[in-house]
Amino acid sequence: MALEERARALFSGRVEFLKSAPQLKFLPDPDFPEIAFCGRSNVGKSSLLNALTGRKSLARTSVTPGRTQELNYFEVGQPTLFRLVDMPGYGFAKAPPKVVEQWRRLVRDYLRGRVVLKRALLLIDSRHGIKPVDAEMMQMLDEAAVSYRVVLTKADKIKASELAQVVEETQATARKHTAAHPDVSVTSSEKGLGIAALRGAVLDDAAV
Ligand SMILES: Nc1nc2c(ncn2[C@@H]2O[C@H](COP(=O)(O)OP(=O)(O)OP(=O)(O)O)[C@@H](O)[C@H]2O)c(=O)[nH]1
Ligand SMILES: [Mg+2]
Repeated sequence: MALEERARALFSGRVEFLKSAPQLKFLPDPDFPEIAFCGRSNVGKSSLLNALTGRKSLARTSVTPGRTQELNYFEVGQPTLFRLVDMPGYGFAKAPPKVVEQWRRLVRDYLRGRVVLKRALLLIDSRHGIKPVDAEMMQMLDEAAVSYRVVLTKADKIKASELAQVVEETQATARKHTAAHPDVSVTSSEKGLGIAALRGAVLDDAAV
């Protein structure tokens, strides 16, 4: 079966919330490959998870930035083939320094120590492009030697000409980062743009 078709079948089958881990000691045993979704608060991580799996509310989407504060685990496949991890968002303005520090530690330790982590998806809002906080995250991923894909979100929110520009800029930046995949994915969870291709990429990354 073609990759995208297989991916679609898999993602429309069993996808189940497994657990939330507020600290590393609550992570599940590393029994399956993991794909992690990271990005600024409000960038659309939970929405992308919902779009990929064709569910409306598998992952909680929020109007309040910074809602997802734990690593949220979802299992895909019957029996389980791999896991998706919705990471807590960063960069929200009103976070107290203590919360930011906890976030940094949790994410850094997870990225460094998780052998089953096959790929991270770093989500970037198409309207904003790569901001300093995102550059910091890219550096963290580079340092942890976690290979990642840059995924532009909310592509439906800007004009085609602006989108082309941001894709080009983002691609150029990605290509300067050792751990980044050279090609940037363009998505809209709202309109379904780029979702089928990304499902295939995730399957490929999980090597299942
Ligand atoms: N127009 C449009 N809106 C989107 C898209 N993806 C997400 N949104 C909206 O953006 C807001 C934030 O989306 P979430 O998926 O909750 O973002 P998140 O990254 O999970 O946020 P945190 O969990 O707080 O870090 C919501 O109001 C979504 O409806 C998209 O592709 N297009
Ligand atoms: Mg979320």
